Amino acid sequence: MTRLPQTLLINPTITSRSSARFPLSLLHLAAALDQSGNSTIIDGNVDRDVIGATMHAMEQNAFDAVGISVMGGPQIAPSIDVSKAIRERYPAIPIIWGGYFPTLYTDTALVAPYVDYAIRGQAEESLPELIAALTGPAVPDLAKIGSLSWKHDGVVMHNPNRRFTLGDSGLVLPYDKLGDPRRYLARTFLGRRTVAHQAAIGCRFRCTFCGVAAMFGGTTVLPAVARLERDLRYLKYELGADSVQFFDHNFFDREQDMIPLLEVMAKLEMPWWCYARSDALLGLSESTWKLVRKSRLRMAYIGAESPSGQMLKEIRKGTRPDQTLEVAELCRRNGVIPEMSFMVAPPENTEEETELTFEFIRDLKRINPESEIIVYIYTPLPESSKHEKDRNKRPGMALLDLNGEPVVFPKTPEEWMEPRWVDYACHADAPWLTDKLRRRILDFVTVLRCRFPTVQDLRSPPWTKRSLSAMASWRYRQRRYDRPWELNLANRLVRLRMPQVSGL
Ligand code: B12
Repeated sequence: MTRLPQTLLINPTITSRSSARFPLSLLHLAAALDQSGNSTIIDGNVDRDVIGATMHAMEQNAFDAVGISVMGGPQIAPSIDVSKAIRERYPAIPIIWGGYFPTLYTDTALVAPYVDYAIRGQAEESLPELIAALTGPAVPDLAKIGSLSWKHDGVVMHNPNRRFTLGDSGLVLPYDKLGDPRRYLARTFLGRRTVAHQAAIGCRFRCTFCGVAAMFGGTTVLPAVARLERDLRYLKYELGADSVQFFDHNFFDREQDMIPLLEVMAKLEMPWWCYARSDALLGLSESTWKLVRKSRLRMAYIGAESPSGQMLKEIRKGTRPDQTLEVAELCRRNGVIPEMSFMVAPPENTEEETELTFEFIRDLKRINPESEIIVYIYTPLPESSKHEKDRNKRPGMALLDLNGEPVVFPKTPEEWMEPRWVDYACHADAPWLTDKLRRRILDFVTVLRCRFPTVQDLRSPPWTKRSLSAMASWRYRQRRYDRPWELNLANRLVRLRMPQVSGL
């Protein structure tokens, strides 16, 4: 009997155990691999000793390859650690990196001696093909595998991108591979047992700052209605989920295509959260909004980005600031909380743009006080990390640090581990930020989040939120954001949740 290929898939730790959600990337890959082999998943968000768990799994099983999911930011260090540990103990086992980091920084990932292959973008087809090639009897013909990057005599080869698909095996994802999948259901503001799910993939927009555009190059594929219904029914009736957080890159697509999907969700009535765009929501007809209300959409994460129409044009956002304000009002009328994210401190007009954004946020809060606000630092992607269709088409201005020197992006995974680059990847800091502006942004965010505590915080009792809000109100009213020492002190005791860190 021929032996089926065995693959070990690892999601290195990126978040706390209580914030762990289904590692969807690995579940999708496991479903694809299991059609012609076997796979095992280690989820570092639940199994905190990833290296120990990996070594244990490798002692028990003769794996043919290990696949590691790597996102830029805090997941880089544990990805390096586990890759090095595997290389040291099992030097012959191929190590494959996939996910956002190797897709955006392919050459950087492959510089590492502990990364043999990188698969760019979606890998449901490429990964099983690679595993088959590595375990087959013939000398592997790697050049044929779409979206694969590999090393040939020390030179990095990039095979052409493959098209995106949303195949349907007719089965739900192999959740049982995670042990008891119910431990991934979490209490959130949406419900007592919120589940993470991805229905569609990709995004048809090509915003220059967004990792999703770099990954999908402006393509989107919606799920078949039957598939969505089958998946949600399983999650609701088999696993007991009562609410859903959609990890779709952008949930609302063309209205006529969304109606049948919304009808399924209206039938299942599970409160939900998703990514959306202001233009798409503003374009929905009244009858579709009725369906949206029936389906119990609770919150929509909308990239507002900037109050400047000019900047929105430059980053190819495709929406306008007036639409941001309008959608805040529309959401209010429909009982949906808009979660608006902004990018402050851009490399040009850094201070001016930041102050304008603060004022714009105040306008938004006036229109819809329930709007949740997330403030990120604008950290553009390096040109080389953009999708090949967009590279060098609209090169942004040269990025300069505080000394006027060009910003040089890391060339190795180890450099991306440095705290300043982890902050860059997390949109938390940039080389052109002065201490004064960094402080000012932090102070503004402190006053804002105390004045309007997030509904996503279930930890702090309502009275503490009310007290914080009362304490912060004079500062907010009078725009006295600077050095809010009393709020910082109170916050240390209350520890309000910060969606920009613990959210998505
Ligand atoms: C869930 C999620 C998280 C989870 C972690 C998930 C995990 N690994 O356990 C949490 C909440 C912790 C998280 C954190 C962060 N995230 Co996040 N996250 C997401 C989200 C919403 C969904 C990812 C997902 O599950 N997708 C579904 C699966 C099926 O798709 P996938 O992951 O892309 O996997 C496919 C391919 O990538 C590939 N693949 C993936 N892994 C592997 C492994 C192998 C071996 C292979 C071959 C292929 C492969 O194949 C998969 C199947 O096709 C995405 C946005 C989105 N909608 O995708 C952002 C996203 C990935 N996050 C992003 C970022 C930047 C972050 C942060 C680092 C920063 C931030 N401020 O948001 C933070 C860290 C915060 C902090 N301070 O600690 C960016 C990445 C962009 C970039 N420039 O790198 C995204 C795209 C959001 C965005 N639009 O900016 N995130």
